[in-house]
Amino acid sequence: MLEKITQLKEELESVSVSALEQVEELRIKYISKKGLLNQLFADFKNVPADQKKAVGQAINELKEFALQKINELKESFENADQQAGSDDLTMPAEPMRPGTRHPLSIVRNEIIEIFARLGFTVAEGPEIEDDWHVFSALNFPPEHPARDMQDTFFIQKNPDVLLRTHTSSVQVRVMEKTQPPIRAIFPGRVFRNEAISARAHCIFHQIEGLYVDENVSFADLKQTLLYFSRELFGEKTQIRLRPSYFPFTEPSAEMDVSCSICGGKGCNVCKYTGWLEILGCGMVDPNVLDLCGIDSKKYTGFAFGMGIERIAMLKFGIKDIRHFFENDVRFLRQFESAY
Ligand code: 2NL
Repeated sequence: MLEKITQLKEELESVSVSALEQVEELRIKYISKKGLLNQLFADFKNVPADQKKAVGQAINELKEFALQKINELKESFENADQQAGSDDLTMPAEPMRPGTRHPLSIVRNEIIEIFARLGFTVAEGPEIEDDWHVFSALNFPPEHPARDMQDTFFIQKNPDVLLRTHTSSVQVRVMEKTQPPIRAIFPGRVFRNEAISARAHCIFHQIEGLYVDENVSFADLKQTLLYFSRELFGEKTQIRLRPSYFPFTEPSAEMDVSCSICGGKGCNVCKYTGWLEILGCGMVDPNVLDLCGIDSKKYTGFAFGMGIERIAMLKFGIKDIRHFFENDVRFLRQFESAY
């Protein structure tokens, strides 16, 4: 019996196969239910008692060896299958698919570049703010509804630690530490305690602008915004200003651009008015200049603010603001060639 086992092992050691089917044949011959190994185990009961130990050990070793050998042969075929064809080193590589710029970044960068051509620099500041920089220095009266918990996110129930609701807080910081001329824009993320819908989100992005110097006039504001609108939406774009109200500007206005989809004729995007509202603006209230350490008798200024999401939605025809925050690559990849 021992001789037979040794013989089987030698046979297995020297076996050579050229196809996966032959490995399967080996498996059936050695380790299937009716295979040689199970026959050996069946014959084992006829082995004389004094040989049982040595024969038992030999059969177990043969079994281990057979299992291992057959697995190795099988794997070598599977790997060869996978490698077939890929060892041609002259084959071109799989193309890389780089990430794409977020649509909000594309629009923000475009706006920054337009204002850079007019000499505006970029300033940034903290998202977590205090009451002074978000409200008080901007002429918000103590009982103004924007200060309410309903609209503003306060942190740790401390009324003096809050998330900024507009980037004007950065303008306050710049005015506090710089004397005019000041000519800058302020992009950033802002937070409002609002119900999320297709049109509103509690986190969104703004760009505000500020120009303070001697003799800055409403005419300067109008011409700056006309130039900006034509650069962003095309040279045929018209603008119109409607009177409005903000605590921090006087006078204040809202600006519409002629609808870039229908050219002003009326369509469902502009709700058949021919106009799209894109920003708010005005002359900086003299109170705000004084509160920020700038002499309102010597200097005047204009300011404006717009939501980046709204402009991106108009530019790209995006119907739901929530797309910007879901980071679904099927959405994001559509802007690959937009910049
Ligand atoms: C809007 C309107 C506006 C400003 C923002 C501003 C900032 C300072 C002083 C005066 Cl520090 N004004 N910013 C002015 C008018 C309008 O934003 O609808 N934004 C989305």
